[in-house]
Amino acid sequence: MNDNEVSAPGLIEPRAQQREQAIADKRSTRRNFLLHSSAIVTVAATAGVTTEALANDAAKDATADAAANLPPNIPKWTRSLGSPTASPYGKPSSYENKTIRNMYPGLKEPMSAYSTSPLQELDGAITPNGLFYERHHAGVPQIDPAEHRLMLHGLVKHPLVFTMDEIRQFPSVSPIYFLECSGNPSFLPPYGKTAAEVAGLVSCAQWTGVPLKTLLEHAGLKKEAKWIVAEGADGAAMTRSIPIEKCLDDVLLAYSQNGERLRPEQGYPIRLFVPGYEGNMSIKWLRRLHVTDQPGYTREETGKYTDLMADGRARKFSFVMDCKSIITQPSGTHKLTRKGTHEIRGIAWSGHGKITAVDISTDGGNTWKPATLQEPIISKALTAFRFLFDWNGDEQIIMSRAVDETGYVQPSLEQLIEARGTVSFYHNNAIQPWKIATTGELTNGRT
Ligand SMILES: Nc1nc2c(c(=O)[nH]1)N[C@H]1C(S)=C(S)[C@@H](COP(=O)(O)O)O[C@H]1N2
Ligand SMILES: [Mo]
Repeated sequence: MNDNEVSAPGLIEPRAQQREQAIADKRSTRRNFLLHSSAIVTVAATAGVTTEALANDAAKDATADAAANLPPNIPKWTRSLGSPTASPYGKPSSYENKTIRNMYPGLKEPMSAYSTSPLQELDGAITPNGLFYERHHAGVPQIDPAEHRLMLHGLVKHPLVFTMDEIRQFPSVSPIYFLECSGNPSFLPPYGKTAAEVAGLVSCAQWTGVPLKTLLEHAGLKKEAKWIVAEGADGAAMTRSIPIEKCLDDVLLAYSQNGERLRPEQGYPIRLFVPGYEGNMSIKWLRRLHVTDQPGYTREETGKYTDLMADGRARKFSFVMDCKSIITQPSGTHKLTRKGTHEIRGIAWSGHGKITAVDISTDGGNTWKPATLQEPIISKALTAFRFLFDWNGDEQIIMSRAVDETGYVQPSLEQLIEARGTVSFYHNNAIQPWKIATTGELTNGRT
C-alpha cells in the first residue's frame, strides 16, 4: 500500500433528489392478462360438462394422448395412487431440470471455479441451498467437523480453540442476508445472455450461527484490537481483514443455511458471514481469527481485491456492496408469447441496509414508475419486486433501478465507468437493460 491508495475514491454519491419526480403511477386499470388465452376459453366452452361425462372419461383407455389429462378430463395421476415418500432427501420435480446452477469450472488456475444461481428461473427472495452461487479459489475441501477447530488468538486476553460442538452451544441468531461476489459481473464485454450470466453471483439465505461479538467478548478483546484477520482451511487458505467495528456489529459465525447445516461448497462446517460486504470477506471453512491492531494486507487484499482505477489510484477497502437490482422475469433468452399485460419480476439489494424503492422503465430509461416491493423488506437481504406492464408488440427496453435507505440510487454503467474506469472490474452495480424484440424474444439490451 502506498500514498496513491486512498480509502474512498470512485464513490457514487447518493442522488435521491435527482430521481425523477414524475414517477406517479399512471398505470392503466384495464388489464388484458390471460383473457385471450386459449386455455381459459377452452374451460369456458366446456363448462357445461356433466359428471356423467367425467365418469365416462375416467373409464377411457389410459394410453390416450396428453390431451386426455386436460380439463374437463380427470388426469391419469388422479386415477391412480402416487409413489410413497420418495427419498430421504427431497429433490425438485424432474420437469424442472432447467433450474440448475451455471457451472464455470477452472478459471486461470485449476480448482479456481465458480457457479451462478439461475436467477431467471427463481421466484421470491430466498435462494434454495442447492442453487446458491459458489466461488472457490482452490476447490471445495471435505472437512470432518469432528476434526475441525476454530482458533481465536492475537490481541485477546484468553486465546481459545473451539470445537464445532462448543460453537453450537453459544446463543444463536438466524438473520436473512444476501451474499454477492464483488466480481458480479465484469464491467466489460462480452455481456451475459441470461440474468444468471449478468448477475448470478448473488444469492440470499437465512443464516444461523453465533454473533462473532459473543466469541470476542468470551475471549476478551485487548484495547489495541482494531482488525480481525480471518483465514480459511481450504487449499487457498483465503485470508481477509475485517475492521473490529464491523466484527462487533453484525458479523456471524454461520454453521447453518436455510435450516440445514452449511453445504460443503458454502463453507461446511463453519464460515464467517460479513453482511453487506463483498462476498470474498465471508471466509468459508473458517479455521482462524487473528485479532490485530492493523489490517493483514494479505495476498487477497493487495493482489486482488484492491480495485485499481483509471488514474492509477486504488480503492483500498471497497467492502460494502452498493445498491443494485435486476429484472429476472422476463429476462434474456425468455420470450413473451402474447401482447398485453405481463408481470415484470426481479430482485433488489443493498449492502448499506434496506431497499426503499425500485423504479421500472419500459422505454429505455426515459421515464420511470415505481414497482411494488414484497414484504418483509429486510436490511442487507434480497427484496423481490413486481410491476405490471403492457406490451403492445413493439421493440421495448425494460430496466430496473433500485434505491436504498441511504438515498443512494443505482447508477448507469456510464456513470460507474466515469467514476472508476475499467481497469478493475469489481463492484459493477449498474442498471441492467433487457431488450424485447417485436418477436417477443428478450436479449441483453447492452451491446
Ligand atoms: N476459504 C475461502 N473462503 C472464501 C472463498 C474461498 O475461495 N476460500 N471464496 C470467497 C469468495 S470470492 C466469495 S464471492 C464467497 C462465495 O461464497 P459461496 O461460495 O458460499 O457463494 O466466498 C468467499 N470465501
Ligand atoms: Mo467473490
